[in-house]
Amino acid sequence: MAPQVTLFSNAGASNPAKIAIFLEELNINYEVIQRSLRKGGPDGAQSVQFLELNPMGKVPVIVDHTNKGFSVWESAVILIYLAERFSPDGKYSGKTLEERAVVSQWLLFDASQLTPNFYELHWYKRRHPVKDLDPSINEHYETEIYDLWSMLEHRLERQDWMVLDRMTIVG
Ligand SMILES: N[C@@H](CCC(=O)N[C@@H](CS)C(=O)NCC(=O)O)C(=O)O
Repeated sequence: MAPQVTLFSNAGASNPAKIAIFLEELNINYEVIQRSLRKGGPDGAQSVQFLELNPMGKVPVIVDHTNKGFSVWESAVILIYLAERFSPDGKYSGKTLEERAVVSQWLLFDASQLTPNFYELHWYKRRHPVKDLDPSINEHYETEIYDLWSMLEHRLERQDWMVLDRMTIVG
């Protein structure tokens, strides 16, 4: 059976994993195509062909073969698109205006606060350690992440899911 969706990914990258988990939850028939990050050439995320799909040259990107090959990038937006396209009852993205608002709230919280702070710490501590870096830089990100995780921990002590009474695109 031909795949309904193509997911452009990279093994070990976190953002495409979010999409694969949700495709599994939706029980969609999908294929995964790996792209080498920051590289040109036929398999690279910086190839001319891939930049046509995502001018940022990043993964994830999906192509929806059930919708004239429509493609979209940015993991939060991909999650919204997949939820609305393949589960239009709003189970995962919110059934009412209020549910949709709180789902979007936590999705944007992740995209604008949680992931960027993690990324900066990961960058300075693991990917690109700077000799004699002012320790206050890593301390700043560690404190931010500690506060964010504490808030999430406290929240998930009191409820099963991040938002609503069921799994959503936020978790
Ligand atoms: N905000 C984007 C971030 C995408 C992103 O940074 N993807 C990483 C892999 S997790 C990537 O492709 N990095 C390659 C690069 O920065 O050139 C999203 O959520 O989809």
